[in-house]
Amino acid sequence: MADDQVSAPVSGSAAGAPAAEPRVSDRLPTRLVIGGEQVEAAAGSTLPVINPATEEVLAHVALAGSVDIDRAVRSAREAFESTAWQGTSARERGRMLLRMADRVDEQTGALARIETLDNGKTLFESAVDVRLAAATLRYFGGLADKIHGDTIPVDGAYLNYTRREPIGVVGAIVPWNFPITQAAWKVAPAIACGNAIVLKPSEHTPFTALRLAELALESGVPAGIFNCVPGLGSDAGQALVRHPAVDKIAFTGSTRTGQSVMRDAAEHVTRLTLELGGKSPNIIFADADIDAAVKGAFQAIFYGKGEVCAAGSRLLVEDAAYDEVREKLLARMAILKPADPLARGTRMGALVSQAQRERVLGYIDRGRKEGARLSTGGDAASVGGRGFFVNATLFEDVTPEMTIAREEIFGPVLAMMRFSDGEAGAVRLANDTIYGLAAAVWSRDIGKALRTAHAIRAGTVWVNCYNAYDPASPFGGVKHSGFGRELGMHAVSEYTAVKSVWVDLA
Ligand code: TXE
Repeated sequence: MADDQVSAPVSGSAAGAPAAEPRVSDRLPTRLVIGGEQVEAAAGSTLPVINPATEEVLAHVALAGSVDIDRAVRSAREAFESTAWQGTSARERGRMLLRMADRVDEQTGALARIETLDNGKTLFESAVDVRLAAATLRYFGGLADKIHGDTIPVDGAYLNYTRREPIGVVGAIVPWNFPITQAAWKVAPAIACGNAIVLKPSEHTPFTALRLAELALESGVPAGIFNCVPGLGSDAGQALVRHPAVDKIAFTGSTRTGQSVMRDAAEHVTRLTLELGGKSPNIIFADADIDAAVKGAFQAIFYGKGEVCAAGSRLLVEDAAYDEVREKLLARMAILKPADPLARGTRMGALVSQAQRERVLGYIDRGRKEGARLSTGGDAASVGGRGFFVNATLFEDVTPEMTIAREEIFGPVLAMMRFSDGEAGAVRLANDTIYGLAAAVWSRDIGKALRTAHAIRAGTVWVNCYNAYDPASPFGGVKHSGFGRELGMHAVSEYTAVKSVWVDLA
């Protein structure tokens, strides 16, 4: 990887070299996957899915409505309750996931290319996503037969033990920024724990999720256990959350939509995990390795065009290092130009949609009007006269009350602020947000770095690194960034119900 390649350092088997050569033809799956069948939507509705880098229609995908959601949930329920599934051992479920992982790995190049066409991120970034999806399937494949309850030493002549039972039907709703990875983060633990799943991908990026559902069938996951139903959030998404036969909703998306999902889930007291937005602070102390910190800060916001829930969108720099950080950051940004995401060497692709580009440009406009200083970028770009690109943007003189310091922009826009009163000042600024998804600290003083990491209210804190992920490490937020944890052993608690069994020994 080139030194200035915009990339996420991902640990484990998700890391690696760029994707294999793109294939000449792409088979884009366009039908819903319900009960093991590929079907059109009941109402015959379809939605054009746009390539954001060219503005061309890639395909028309079947658009699920409430009737299709009901069908998918019933199918999942039936498959879950079947004696065949109830009799499937944990080890066999694990083997299904391991086979899925192998198939995803085998098709990394093709899946990455589909993701890039659909989302606009670079082929390199898509390949990282696909590898992380495969690593997640493999992790939970290995975990499936290691999930168990406890024996508890209670008072009296009793044997008391717990069982970790599947919850039932899981409704999973995922956004458009990491389509295959987010799908895998939910599908893998759901199946490992013995649940059935109805996955609703974003209407903007349905293809790799649909392909994953097909690969599941090819890997021996029984029909109905993994259904995939692209549809609009306000229609299919809401119908899934409100469905009385859904036992748990696993949602990733914006905080505003998460709040609405939470209200809807209340009706049937449906279990819920929410992974929502962020405005993650990235703190550089003056004693940091400044070159490493600047490279990290650059990747933290520009990786994935900034459409990353954990993006380091607030850069907090200690006074004494401010000028050096600024100069080195601007030098990196000067060579970062949006380009064709399918071309090798491209370091920043297109935003996912026209609406998202408008939203990002709207925030940039607000930043200017509220008095922040635009140091570079700030405008839309195109490649060959087309595409929803935005140039990498840096704002300075940002104050904590400005909109660009408070709201999630979800684009390549960095708000840079300075602090002068050491750890206390850094922590005060860092925690001055409704969000609490992620953060990072850069310092050579490990005591200071760890004290700061512990004082920040966030679900993940990176020290002298950024954007490290591994299927074994939990991910999720606090405050308005949501609750519940994905990945790792923690996911087992989210996808199982604990039953306490008492046996009278007297
Ligand atoms: O997200 P939504 P949108 C933020 C980001 C972005 C903004 C808007 O700032 O600019 O949200 O993106 C489904 N019931 N993030 O509108 O609405 C929807 O179909 C049930 C940050 O695309 O949150 C999609 O599958 N489901 C975030 C998913 O929810 C509903 C990632 C996410 O869509 C629904 C995405 C409803 N009422 C956007 N309404 C992050 N931080 O990871 C929508 N959906």
